[in-house]
Amino acid sequence: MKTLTIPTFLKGEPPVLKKVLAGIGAGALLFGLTACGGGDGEGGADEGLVVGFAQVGAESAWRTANSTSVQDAAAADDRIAELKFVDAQQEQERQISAIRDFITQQVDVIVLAPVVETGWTDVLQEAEDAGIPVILADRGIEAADEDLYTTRLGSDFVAEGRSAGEWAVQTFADDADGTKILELQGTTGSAPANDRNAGFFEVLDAEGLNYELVDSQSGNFTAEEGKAVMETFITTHALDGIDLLYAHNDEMGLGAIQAIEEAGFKPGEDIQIIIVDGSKAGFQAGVDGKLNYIVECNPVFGEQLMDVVVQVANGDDVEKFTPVEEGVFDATQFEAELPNRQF
Ligand code: GZL
Repeated sequence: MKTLTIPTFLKGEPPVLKKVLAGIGAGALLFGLTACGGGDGEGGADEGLVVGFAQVGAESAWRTANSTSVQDAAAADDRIAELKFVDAQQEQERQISAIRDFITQQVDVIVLAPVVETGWTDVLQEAEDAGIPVILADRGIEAADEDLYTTRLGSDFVAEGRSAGEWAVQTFADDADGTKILELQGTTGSAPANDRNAGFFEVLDAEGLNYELVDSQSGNFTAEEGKAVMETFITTHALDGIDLLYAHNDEMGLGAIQAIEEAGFKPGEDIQIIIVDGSKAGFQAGVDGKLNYIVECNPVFGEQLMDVVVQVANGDDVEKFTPVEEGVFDATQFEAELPNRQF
């Protein structure tokens, strides 16, 4: 896919328009030639769009499924000439460096799954100055920078937290001596960790549940760190007094289940467990009676993302946020749903 040198006076125009006009040359522009969209009219110049994708990492089944969904969708979409994929290993500096490389390579659209909410202002301003639109996939960034990206496609993490909270209120409403809760938070500073926490406790407080948050620490969305934090919880607190573990993703919940079993307790019985994502392994643990509620977080949105990429490249109006479809599942539903899980 050839990369055109874009005249500075075209900076900020939709990538497809920039390419066509740059290809025709400034002279044609002086004669008022209006060119709209690429050669195929399907949202890309004949050669298709070049997209740079700065992915968080490969920390969970959710993330791996999300990367596969996006890569497969790009490969199958003839409007996309190339997807430049970078796995940032959960490090923001690697994502920032990848974005700068994408700018140098003059990609048409940048897709970013921001590992944390803050620290993006400078590099997103550089993308804007280069006339390259940015789409957030999955996680969000702080509101102060919301003008530096075009749109976000992903989950409503606050809604996910509220769903978890509603089940907790229904389950423990009659717990006279109060519900003791442990929380395994996702990556510190990430939108899903911040918002799943906010939504959960917003509901518990609004519904007047009598609860105590005994401890809350980050397991960084990984099984290893989730297990290690749970082991610390177990040595620090009398686990037999704990009613509920709220884990912000499957991996941390499954790691915690291992630690709970190794300590001689029965996960799902001695301590009830909520997880968020809905992986095959998570549902299997539910079928095995080792956890009690699953809030789905859907990673399979690659095709939807490609449509958004083309719309943005064409300069079409798009909503600032497009939520992906997600559900919730209790113990009566785990067995029937397990065969449907895609990751
Ligand atoms: C949520 C996503 C989270 C998942 C985790 O959209 O960002 O990151 O819940 C993943 O499994 O690590």
